[in-house]
Amino acid sequence: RSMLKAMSALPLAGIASALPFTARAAEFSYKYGNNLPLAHPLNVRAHEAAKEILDKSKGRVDIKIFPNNQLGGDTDMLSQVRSGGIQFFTPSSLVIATLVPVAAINAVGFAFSDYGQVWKAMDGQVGAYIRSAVDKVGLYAFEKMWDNGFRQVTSSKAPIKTAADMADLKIRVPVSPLSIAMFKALGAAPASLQFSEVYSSLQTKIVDAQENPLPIIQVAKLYEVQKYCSLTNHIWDGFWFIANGRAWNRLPADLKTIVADAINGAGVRQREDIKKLNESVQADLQSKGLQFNQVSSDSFRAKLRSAGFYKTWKGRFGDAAWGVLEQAVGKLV
Ligand code: X2X
Repeated sequence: RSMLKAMSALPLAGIASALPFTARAAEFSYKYGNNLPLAHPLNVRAHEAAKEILDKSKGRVDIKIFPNNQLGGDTDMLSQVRSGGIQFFTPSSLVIATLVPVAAINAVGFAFSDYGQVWKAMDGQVGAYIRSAVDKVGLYAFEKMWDNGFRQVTSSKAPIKTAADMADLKIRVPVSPLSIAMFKALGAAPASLQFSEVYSSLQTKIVDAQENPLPIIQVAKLYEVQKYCSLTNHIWDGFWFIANGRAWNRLPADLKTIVADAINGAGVRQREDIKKLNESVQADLQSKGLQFNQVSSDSFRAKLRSAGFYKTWKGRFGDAAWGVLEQAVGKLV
C-alpha cells in the first residue's frame, strides 16, 4: 500500500504528544495495524489499551493504531508483522491460518453452538494449542482472543434457506483455505478476497454474496450493497491479538506485564461489547433495509458430512488438534 496513504492517515492512538511524560520519543514506539473500521469495538477497545499502556509505562511504550487497512490488506499486514515492519496485528483465525494452519480449527463449520462453548474452548485447551503453534512461527499471541462473531451469509440475490440455496452462489470469503473448502463442499462458488476489497466487490457485483458477523456488516455498511441476511451461524470466528516475536521479547518483563494486562483486559471488554451489540444489531440492520431469515443448520451439516468435509479437515488438522476441539464441542465426524 502507498506510503502516502499510511502517512496521511491519522493514527487512532496518536496521542503521545498530548501527554506530559512523552515530550521525548518513547523507548518503544510500536505500530498496530488492523482491517476494521474505527467504529468496531475492536478499535474502540484497542484505543483504550494503547492509552493504558502509554500511561502505565510512563510513556515508554507508545502504540500507534492504523485501523481500516491503512497499512494494506490482511495478507500485507500478516507479512509486515512477521518481518517486524509492524509490531502488532489482529488477524482473524481464518487469516492467520494461512501461516499457522491449525489456527482455523475453531472455524470448522458448525463446531460451536454458543458463546459458552466458544470462550471455554478458546480460553482453555483449544486456545492454548493454537497459541503454541503461533509461537513456533516467531509470533506471540496474547492470551485472550477478541471476538469477531458467528458468521452469517448475506446476498444481493436471494435468501439462503437450506444448503441447496448455496448452489453456484458467487460468495466472497476471506483469504482462507478452510472457508474455500467449506463453501465448495456446500456447492457454492467461493472467491477469496481481503476484507479491504469486500464492499467494492459486492457493489460492482464481482460477487453476489459474502459472510460475516452482524457487527461487521453494520460497521462496514455492507447493508448498502446487500439485500438479504440469512442467519446461518456457520462459523465462529475471532481475532488473535499478535505481536512480532522479536519486538515482544525486546520489552523488559515489567513492560510485558503492562502491555499484556492492558491488551487482554481490553479483549475481555471487547467480547462484552460484541455481546451487547448482538442484542440490537439485527434490528438496526433491519431498519436499514436488510431482510433477515432464520436458518436451520441441518441441511448444511448433512451436506458437509456427505461431501467428506469433516473427515478431510480432521486429517488436515491432525488427530491431536481435532481431539482437543472435540473435547470442547463433542463429536464432529
Ligand atoms: O475479512 C473478514 O471477513 C473479516 C473482517 O471477518 C475477517 O477479518 C476475517
